[in-house]
Amino acid sequence: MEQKDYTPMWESLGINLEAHDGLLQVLGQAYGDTFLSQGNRPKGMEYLDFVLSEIHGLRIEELLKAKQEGRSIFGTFCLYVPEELILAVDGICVGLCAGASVGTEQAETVLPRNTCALIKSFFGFKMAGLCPYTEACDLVIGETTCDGKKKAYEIFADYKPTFVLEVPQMKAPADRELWLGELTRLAARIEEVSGRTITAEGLRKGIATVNAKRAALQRLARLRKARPAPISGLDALLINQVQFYDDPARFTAQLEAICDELEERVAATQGVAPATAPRVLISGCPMAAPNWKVPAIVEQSGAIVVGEESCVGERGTRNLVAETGETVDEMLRNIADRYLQIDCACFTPNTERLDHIVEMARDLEADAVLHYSLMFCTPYLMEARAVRECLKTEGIPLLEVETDYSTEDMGQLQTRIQAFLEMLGG
Ligand code: BJ8
Repeated sequence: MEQKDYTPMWESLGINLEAHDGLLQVLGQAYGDTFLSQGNRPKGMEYLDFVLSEIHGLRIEELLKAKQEGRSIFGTFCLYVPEELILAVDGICVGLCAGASVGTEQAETVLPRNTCALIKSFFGFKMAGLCPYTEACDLVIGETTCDGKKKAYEIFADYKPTFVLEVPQMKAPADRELWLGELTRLAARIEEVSGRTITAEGLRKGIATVNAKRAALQRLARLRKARPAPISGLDALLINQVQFYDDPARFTAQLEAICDELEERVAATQGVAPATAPRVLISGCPMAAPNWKVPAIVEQSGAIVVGEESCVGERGTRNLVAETGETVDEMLRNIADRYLQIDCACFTPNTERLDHIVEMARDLEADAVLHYSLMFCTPYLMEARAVRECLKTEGIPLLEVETDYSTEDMGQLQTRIQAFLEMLGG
């Protein structure tokens, strides 16, 4: 299908057209090489192919149209920002571009060089004028998770209106109260920006919409337990990435259709890889689109990724908000409870994460865990020690990978991953 010319739209958003064209070309090529080259993909993935091909086009057009209709757009970089509150005012929540190394030079003019690739990326996208999502946003909602992000938002506020949500670092009763207070403060800001009030009815709907999306993602996760796996880890990751950009109700309907198809595959013992292929669970830092490097190497080496213990994966979808509240305050408390169950390495202690890794590895019959850390990510690199010790006790093989968004270490990663998979086979 001939793609529409979005140049006037990008121009109106102040996008750097020449650099953006280059980016789209590189992305298109990478997408073709990584995704379209896979065999036996579920038919329903055509929807995801379409979404990806239009990720800076049609979706941005939709956002701008929504803005004209009086809806507000909120950009986020973290799982702790509750989409439910945004939907309650009929707003739109989008994850902002943070998965490619673009604009690094510009980013390094304001950030230390030894900053993780994810943070450099979201600065790079903004400073190089390459993220139409950031430009379309009315407000960026940041959070005090790791120190890098926390301090980065202070600088980011010079470029874009930014609200910083304080996320506690422990889960004691006092932290819960602080967290509830912070969500109340965020709710007030969302109301102010949108010019709308969060009502019980609006919030109930927002909770139901996000729960339905997460329930569909849980269904996908369960289907990946099958042997042979009915979907590649790359395609499942892509679905988990797109959930941060797409319209939630539309995304949920499409994902349920994909799951129906996968159910048929499971019943017919059809898969995308031989039943004997080594099964790998990836655990660690989130992989924002288009960060596909490590799972692509794993799967191109003959293994299959069966799960992601990650924010772009099960850490973000494991829990639903209780649908019991009647008033806005009660629902807000339910939201606070749900979000404080997320086991990000920014928390201390964070032993739930260890339990979840083991639980997932057992449940998915993973042969090994690949621990994925971005370089300079103190929380996940430090927590790797506990993961290492825990998996050793459990007798689960582990490969630790520390990387960034560049392609420079591809050869080295390939060698290490292939050697590890061979060792598993042996
Ligand atoms: S809930 S993992 S999305 S904070 S990789 S920026 S931690 S130095 S992304 Fe995260 Fe929310 Fe936690 Fe999830 Fe810092 Fe590490 Fe960079 Fe990171």
